[in-house]
Amino acid sequence: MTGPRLVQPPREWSARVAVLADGRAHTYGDLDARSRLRVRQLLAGAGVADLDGARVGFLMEPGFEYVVTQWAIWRAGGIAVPLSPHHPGRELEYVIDDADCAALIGAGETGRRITGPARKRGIPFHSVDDANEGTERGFPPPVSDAAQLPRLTAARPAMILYTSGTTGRPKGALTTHAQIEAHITSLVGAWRWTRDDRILHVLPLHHTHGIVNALCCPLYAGATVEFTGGFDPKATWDRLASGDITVFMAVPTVYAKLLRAWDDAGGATRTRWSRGVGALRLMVSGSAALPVPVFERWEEITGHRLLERYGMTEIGMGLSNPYDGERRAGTVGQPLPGVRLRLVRPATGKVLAEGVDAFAPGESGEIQLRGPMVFSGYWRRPEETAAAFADGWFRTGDEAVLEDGYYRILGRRSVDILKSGGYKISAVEIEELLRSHPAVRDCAVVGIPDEDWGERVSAAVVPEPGASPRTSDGIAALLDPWARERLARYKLPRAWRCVDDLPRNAMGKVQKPAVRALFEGGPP
Ligand code: MCA
Ligand code: AMP
Repeated sequence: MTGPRLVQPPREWSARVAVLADGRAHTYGDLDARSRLRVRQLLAGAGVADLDGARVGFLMEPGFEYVVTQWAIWRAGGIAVPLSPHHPGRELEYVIDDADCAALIGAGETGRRITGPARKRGIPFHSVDDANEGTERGFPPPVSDAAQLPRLTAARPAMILYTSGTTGRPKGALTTHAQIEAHITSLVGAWRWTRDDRILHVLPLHHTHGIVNALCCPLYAGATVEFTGGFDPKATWDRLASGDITVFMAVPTVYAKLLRAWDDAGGATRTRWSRGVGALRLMVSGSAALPVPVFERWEEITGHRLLERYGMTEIGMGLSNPYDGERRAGTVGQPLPGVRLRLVRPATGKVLAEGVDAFAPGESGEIQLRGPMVFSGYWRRPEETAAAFADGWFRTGDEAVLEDGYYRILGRRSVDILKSGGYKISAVEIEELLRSHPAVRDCAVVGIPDEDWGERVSAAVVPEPGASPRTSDGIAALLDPWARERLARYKLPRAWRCVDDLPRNAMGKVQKPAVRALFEGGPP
């Protein structure tokens, strides 16, 4: 075997459809051949026979080219660093520099956004426009023989995904092929993926949920991935109800938006959507807490009990409600195959439970996990990596309790980590950016609970003395467009308050609960 099993599809799958995108079907054979072509392009561009762990950043919309590129980077021995089309230049360049990318790949208009950064850094940029399929002129023929591909071992590093922390800018989480494969095989077994499945893929492709759960798992099983080109509630309902789709995975915000679209639809459409969706094999929710009313309403209109699971960039998937047994609203089920879990009371370090039987009922603690899917560490951050583990257990920072055999997440221990639309967001990162604006003396960012988004990013701002504007609306009008150019849109504050000072305790520390209270009464 010259690579991880995922990128070595059995020959008998050659004619099966791997990816459907933009109305075109691409087989496993196409994926295999086209990624070999790109391997050659990458190796020739670098003048080496093996990328040997070099980081390759790639930017393109979800679709076939994304998968081809991911496979090619892996087969060429590189580390894949997916870049997000939702990110403005500042965030893209941060990732390119932090990962120390040796080459960049882009497709279409979206991909061309990184030609400038490539030029500035003197690294190659490969354009792989879908329109040029099969005509990547100027490059040698595809790598046709397994012997020509670099020899990959499972322990080789494979991917860096950027995740927000409590300390400012995002950190790169590094996983190996073995870790990704452990994540995949655990889910393929637990959720019964087969080659007869077809998933409707609506998630972004710079995070674990969209990449491993919704893309790598189906391709590992020989199934088909249908890309929609982004999430649109009505189009999603139509495709889900078409009878073609068997699996769907999304964040709670997507289910909330689908429910709203159903409520807005006419009677005949509702009936068609509900009936059609009822035929799916599996619908999964994760990345943030699924509100119980959403779980219940979804069952009421589709007959589906959503399968809620819990995961994290650093660990892949940790817990899941059962595929066959009872799926319990408001809980994340039990540890997945291969995952060991313990709850630890933070103050004392006392281990409350490892495994369901040993648990002390009603006591909550931090979830700590170990298993073959847990990541290798934060890219070039040995101290933060060491701090993330306790005796080999990964400290998730999430608090949970075991109730009647099911784990329930109580929340995160840090007030500086928010979840909005399923995205993890660092309050500190946004605060640091806002403080760099000349009209801002100080600020505090908090998450305000929101039915649809989970939390809504909200910023209290103290203007510089003498600076204008000095009203909440004025601050919003000044800072929103400025922040939009610098932050991914899902990190943008959606509510602003102008204040004379931030609420602080006797030690001078900002009191985030009091900052939250500034927003909770509605608009100023
Ligand atoms: C957008 N809007 C918002 C937010 N984002 N309002 C409040 N809070 C937000 N976070 C509003 C703005 O008014 C915006 O307009 C308008 O919605 C449309 O924005 P858009 O981005 O187009 O919305 P969307 O396309 O409908 O996006 C919603 C989404 C998206 C599909 C739920 O957020 C999404 O794809 N989330 C998935 C994230 C994910 O995959 N996380 C997994 C991380 P304007 O901007 O013009 O004002 S991995 C993970 O967590 C672990 C491993 C795990 O367990 O899975
Ligand atoms: P990320 O760093 O983007 O991978 O986000 C991981 C975090 O999402 C976890 O640490 C949890 O706080 C949260 N999360 C994921 N799934 C769930 C869930 N089902 N319920 C509650 N929180 C979740």
